[in-house]
Amino acid sequence: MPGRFAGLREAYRRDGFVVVRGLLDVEEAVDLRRRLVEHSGVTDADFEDVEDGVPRKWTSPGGVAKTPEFQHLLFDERLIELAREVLGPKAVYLHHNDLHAGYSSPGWHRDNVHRTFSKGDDWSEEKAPYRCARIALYLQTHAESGFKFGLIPRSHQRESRLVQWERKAPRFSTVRRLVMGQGLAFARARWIATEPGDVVIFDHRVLHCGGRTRGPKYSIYLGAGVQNEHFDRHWSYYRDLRTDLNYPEVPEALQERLLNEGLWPSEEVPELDHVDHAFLPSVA
Ligand SMILES: O=C(O)CCC(=O)C(=O)O
Ligand SMILES: [Fe+2]
Repeated sequence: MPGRFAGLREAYRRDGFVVVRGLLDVEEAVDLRRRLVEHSGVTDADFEDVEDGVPRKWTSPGGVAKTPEFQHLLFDERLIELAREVLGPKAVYLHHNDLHAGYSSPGWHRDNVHRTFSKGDDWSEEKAPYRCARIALYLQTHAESGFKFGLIPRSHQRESRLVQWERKAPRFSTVRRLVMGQGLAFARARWIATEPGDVVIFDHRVLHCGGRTRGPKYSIYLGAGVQNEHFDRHWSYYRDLRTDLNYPEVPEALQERLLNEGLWPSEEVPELDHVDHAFLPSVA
């Protein structure tokens, strides 16, 4: 019997992402938002002073794993079913998750290890397919925030020379910003006006961008993947190389529960102290 997500795999593999409207109930999203407010100390009033559409308030790397109020999401059958539909039935927990209260990432970027198109092992799928994704839950309405999440379909597989040039050319970018807002001149973005309960699952290599906001913005990002060389590289990148983010260890009790539920990777993820061409912020 086809499941509720049947058919999404094809779109995910083609575009690098899919959007599932109303996967969570609005009441659940409201409850998650309440927990996020409580946990972060950021409230709706803090968004009154948003300047230039870019709030940069609070983020907690690894926050879903380390905060008991959010751990249940890692066992949510709907999210697991979605991840397994698009990534494959062996998808498990990937230790890359965040809580965001007002945090935004407004420039076009990727979240994988090798962020320059086609440079580095993330872009080589001859030995193993890239089957790792982020699962984004946005918890505010479009009406109150003005927020849209932008993604460039197929940018996990291709990037034209014009886009490569556009993303590197700062002078051109200033002109472009005035003329086109946040869009790219040489690639057509999809802008998703997210509503509470909507879920976006995307390949880490897809170019994406947080739209400008003028109100409250709260989100939760989870990670999932099929264990292979890309999965291991991604996991150890956040754990071992992104010291700027200070990733927590997965709490032992959570690890145990993930293991019992078939959601823990079957092989230990090897430690890495260097990855050629890996993106590292200069402050790291
Ligand atoms: O909500 C946003 O601004 C996008 C967040 C994002 O892309 C990230 O955290 O990597
Ligand atoms: Fe991102």
